[in-house]
Amino acid sequence: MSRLTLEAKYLGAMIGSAVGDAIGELAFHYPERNKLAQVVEGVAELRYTDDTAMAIGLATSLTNKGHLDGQDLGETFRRSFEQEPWRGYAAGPPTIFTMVRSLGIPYAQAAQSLFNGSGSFGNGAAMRIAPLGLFFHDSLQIYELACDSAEVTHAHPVGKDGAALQARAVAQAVKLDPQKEFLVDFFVRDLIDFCRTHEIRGKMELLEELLNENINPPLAAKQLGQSVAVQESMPFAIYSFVRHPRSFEDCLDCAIMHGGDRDTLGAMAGAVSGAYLGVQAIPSGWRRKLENRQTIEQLALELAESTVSSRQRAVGRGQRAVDRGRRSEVRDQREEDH
Ligand code: F2R
Ligand code: MG
Repeated sequence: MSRLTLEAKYLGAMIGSAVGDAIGELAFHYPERNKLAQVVEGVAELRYTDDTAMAIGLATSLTNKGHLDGQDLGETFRRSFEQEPWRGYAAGPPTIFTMVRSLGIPYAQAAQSLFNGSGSFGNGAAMRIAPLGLFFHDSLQIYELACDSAEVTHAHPVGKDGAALQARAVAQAVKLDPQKEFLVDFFVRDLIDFCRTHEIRGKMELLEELLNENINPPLAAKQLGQSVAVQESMPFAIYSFVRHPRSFEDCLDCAIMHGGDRDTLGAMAGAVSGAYLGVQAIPSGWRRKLENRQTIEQLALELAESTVSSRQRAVGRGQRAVDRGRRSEVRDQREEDH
């Protein structure tokens, strides 16, 4: 994949997620399609919610550290929340931030204590995961890394599994070429094989059935669910993407116009669609009006840059290993000759 394409795809995922979040949030107030389009056209700024605030936090921590550091991630999330508590957070993350501050315990421990010790299966870990899906798109450890990023706030296995699956969807979308045919069956099957809880797998298998039977979006939304529970919204976001892989706008329309957790459905579907199609597929008027666009773009470019340099380091390490191997072969040969 060319460098330019990687950047366009990273920008697509980060901007696509933020735009999806912002327009999805407006759809709560303007649930009628024509009215929503008028409002989106008329507003001066597309304002995002906690989904994007946390995605920015994850991207910031990854680019600052160069790897995933759970404690740094938690601190980055906490600082961002304390600066902008009005972004529309559900109760879980702020409760964790307060516990960490007052009790001095690690984030993962505080997160585990929620919901009587079962941890959260809200969609909060999945809604923010696009930067990790990008940064680790060719890592074999993407499942574990996604879980490590989730457990800062979402300790429930379903909350982690949902986040890992969304990361995988973004990662696979980055690797696919939108100029080629989109193989929906392969994309969905890969995700089914990737997930590890029966709650998420059950929903993804249902998604596959709904696609095979060509079930329409309103019915699919009803059957898959669209709530704040990750197993009830992430699969419908994926459904929206695979129903409309060629159009960012149609994908977003599908994700946010059927009720439920609209901003987060928009953020998750927008991330995958943007990662697949690249940033040019997002209407320029939406991009221009996105709140804090320059920061989000900068982070996307830094993530792309770090990915490229870590790849180069890996290639360098591989080359050095090959060179070492060659040197020792030469040594062995010399010893045999003497
Ligand atoms: N839902 C909102 N915002 C509404 C908050 C309004 C706010 N007061 C305001 O207007 O300012 N949006 C955001 O919440 C979703 C992500 O939520 P997250 O981060 O996963 O939160 P939480 O609290 O961990 O879980 C959300 C709900 O899921 C249910 N739940 C989770 N785990 C559960 C468990 N183990 N057992 C039972 N229920 C569980 C609960 O109902 C939680 O409240 C996104 O939409 C984001 O934009
Ligand atoms: Mg939100």
